Amino acid sequence: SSLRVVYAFAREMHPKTTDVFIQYGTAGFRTKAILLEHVVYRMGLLAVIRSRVKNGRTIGMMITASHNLEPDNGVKLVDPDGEMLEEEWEAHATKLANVSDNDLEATTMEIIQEVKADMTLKASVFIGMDTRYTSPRLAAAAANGVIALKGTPKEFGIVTTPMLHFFVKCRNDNSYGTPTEEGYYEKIIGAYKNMRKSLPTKGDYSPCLYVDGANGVGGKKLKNVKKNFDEEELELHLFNLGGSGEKLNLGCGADHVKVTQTPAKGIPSTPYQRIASLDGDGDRLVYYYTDDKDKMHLLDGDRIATLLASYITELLQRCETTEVQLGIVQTAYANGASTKYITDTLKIPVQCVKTGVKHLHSAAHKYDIGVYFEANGHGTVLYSSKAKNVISRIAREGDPEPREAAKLLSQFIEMTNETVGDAISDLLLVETVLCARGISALQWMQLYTDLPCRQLKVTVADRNAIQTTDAERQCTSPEGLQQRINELVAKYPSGRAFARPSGTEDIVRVYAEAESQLEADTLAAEVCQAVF
Ligand code: NG1
Ligand code: ZN
Repeated sequence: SSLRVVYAFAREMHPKTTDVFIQYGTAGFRTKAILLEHVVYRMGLLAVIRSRVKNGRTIGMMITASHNLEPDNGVKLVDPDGEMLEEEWEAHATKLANVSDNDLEATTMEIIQEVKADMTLKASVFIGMDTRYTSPRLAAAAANGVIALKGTPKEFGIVTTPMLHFFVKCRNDNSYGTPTEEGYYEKIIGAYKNMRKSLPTKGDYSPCLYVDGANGVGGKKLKNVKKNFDEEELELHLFNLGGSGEKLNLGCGADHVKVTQTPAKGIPSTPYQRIASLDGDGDRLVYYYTDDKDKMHLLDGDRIATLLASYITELLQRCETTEVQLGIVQTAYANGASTKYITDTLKIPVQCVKTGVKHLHSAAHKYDIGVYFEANGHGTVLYSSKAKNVISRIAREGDPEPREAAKLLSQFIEMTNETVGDAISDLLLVETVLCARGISALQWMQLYTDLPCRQLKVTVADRNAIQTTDAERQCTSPEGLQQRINELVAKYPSGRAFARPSGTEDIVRVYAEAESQLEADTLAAEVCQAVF
């Protein structure tokens, strides 16, 4: 059969050269790029099967290892609504990635039968990649996989992860936008420019923003964004754009800034200047500034979530509607001070879920408007169709005051990439709110005070020996570990700590917060000892 030819081709072109087991985790497959070619080819096969199960709707494939260093790469699949691959299919992906070349044919057939794919249907797969030098080769393997099962690949070249999610969503639902890079800019930048017409620069807000592009795709794309603005609208100064000798994510980028709590290299030091730091594939965003003593102050994902949620709440109040309820979703890594601020000051419902965007995304869907962010800066806002309908009705028919607020909110929705966290979209949302409030980075920081915190990694023999419950905040195994952590935490006022196995690396992550940095550092180190 023609399929037989396909598998012979696979063996020759994209052979499996390693026996190391690989798992589809929170961020898809992610490992050393040299171990990935057969995996990506096989994901091309799976994407075609997935597209057929979804009646020929388009599926996405993104080649990236996000904030990891240059030698790594990865692949993840995007579902038709622009969301992460359905959890049940992760097992199919893992199975297909690990079978021998000899068993590839039989396993593919098994999966086709199990998911009841009609292989006579058309299939469409959108492929994007980040700036890694190993990405073009992997993107080609992906396309070969798609073609092998007679699907139609469309390659977008170098794009941010959230752009690819956006293209997939638009291709399957043209009311969302146009599935091209131009269509993406038009929607998001258009909304920003429109909003700024009714929100002139005021107070202590300055439209001057420094950006750390992590030497990746996000910064490069911001060059295109920048062209659309005059300096009154947004004055972008772009750094770490991946010029020669500048290494992806090395000493810069959102993950570096968040985890090491130190500034990105390559950026002029200007006290109190707002700096936005993106990650390597443009789906995470954190802000920071350094003060006149060169001390860094981080404005992380929790900070962004609270800023956006409080502004949306204000606009809803001005819309004079009680029909639309807003909620915030966080993970265990959210700073305790942010959760307290949300509950006590903003008085917004807040929920804690397991680490991993898919968990936050689905929890956020349960609110009329759901704001979700991981502390590391990955997040977005989801608006239900009910919320959109109510808001557009008020924008059309409301009294003058509510109508104005509803129009602003409609633009805010338009500016949001609802498919997944998007550094470019989030950056424009944050700038809009800072401008609307007339506040500087310092004033934004003064809204609440973070508890000092520390995040560490421990390497152990078997990270899955640690099992957790309560959104990963409590360990259920090994026996005695949670009790030990409780004893350690009890020594520190406002102390909190937890340990959980990483979903993306072969390590255990430990997090601790306390009243002083020294205490947070000590508690984190003590919990590491307990885990080890
Ligand atoms: P793991 O390795 O499971 O902690 C990390 C991030 C997640 C998420 C995924 C996917 C932290 C503590 N963890 O997961 O939030 O972003 O990577 O990229 O930041
Ligand atoms: Zn990323």
